[in-house]
Amino acid sequence: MTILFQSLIHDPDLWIDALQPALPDEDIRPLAEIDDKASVDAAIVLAPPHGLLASLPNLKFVQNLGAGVDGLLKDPSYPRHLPLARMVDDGLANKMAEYVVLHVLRYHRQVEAMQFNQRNKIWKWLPPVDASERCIGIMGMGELGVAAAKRLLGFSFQVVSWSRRLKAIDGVASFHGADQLEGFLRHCQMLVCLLPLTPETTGIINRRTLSLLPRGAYVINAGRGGHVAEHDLLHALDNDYIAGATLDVFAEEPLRQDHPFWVHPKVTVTPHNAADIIPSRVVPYIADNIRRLREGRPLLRLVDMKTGY
Ligand code: NDP
Ligand code: OXD
Repeated sequence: MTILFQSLIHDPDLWIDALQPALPDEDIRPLAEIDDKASVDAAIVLAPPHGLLASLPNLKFVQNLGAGVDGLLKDPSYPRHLPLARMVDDGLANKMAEYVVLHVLRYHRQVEAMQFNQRNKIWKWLPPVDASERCIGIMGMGELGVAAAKRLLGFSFQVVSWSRRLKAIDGVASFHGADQLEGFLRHCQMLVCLLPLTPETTGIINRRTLSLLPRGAYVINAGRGGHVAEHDLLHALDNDYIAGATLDVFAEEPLRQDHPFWVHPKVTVTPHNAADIIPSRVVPYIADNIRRLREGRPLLRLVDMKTGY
């Protein structure tokens, strides 16, 4: 089979060198080396240009190099009838859990206040709050949300979660469905968003939902920028209702130079690097799916096109 490798951020030489030995019978090529688009059977992609996948008439399978597939599905020409697998990987989940723990602890231990005090040579004793007195809410209790929740429980935080379906995770109070969103939000002294971006979740962090958080709550968004109604978040920060926000993902990436998030004193911007994959960890999964495709066996980690994640 001929397999196209095309990624916005991953080095094709490095990845093809890692993939080829695991799939010795396949011919894996970057786009520049595909002479005949009709020869492509499968595509391993991250954020390919719109229209590219639709232009491959014999494509049978798409392997996304990210966990979120919203970018692919927003291409109006995306071939939705084909099986689409997404990235599910412990390494990715570990990195996301680190990101969540890093920023939860930063807020929990008042790091910014102490840095301000140091810059101003102020010796002020800030009492450390017991983790068991803080409630962290995770929206999106999938591969990444569960990994983050488990790490937070290890620090003795209270953890609540919100997902589409009820979850049974020891130590985590599970809320589910639109009806229970309000009850969930009322608990969250820190709200962590790890949802996929779908029509149901677009703009879910907005004026109304922010107002349901306790005053002084923090927001950490590593899902997608489209989850946040940016003006509403800025308004809540400027009104001192929300104490701070850490944002890894943005509606428009890279974040444009004149965007207010860059300079807002209560906003931490990170460049969509909360988590990523490395070839040594995920090549075995990708190769397994390609072999399954060749042998007509069921493919793994497939996206449900009805829900969009
Ligand atoms: P999963 O598909 O494993 O989990 C998604 C979770 O969201 C599930 O718990 C699901 O509920 C819940 N959910 C989906 N729709 C709704 C809804 N309408 N209402 C309530 N809950 C909902 O995804 P992952 O954990 O693997 O990844 C989550 C997202 O993280 C990705 O889609 C991507 O956007 C983002 N991401 C960001 C990265 C970064 O570097 N910033 C890196 C990787 C991913 P249920 O379990 O009931 O189905
Ligand atoms: C992903 C991402 O979806 O990196 O994996 O955002």
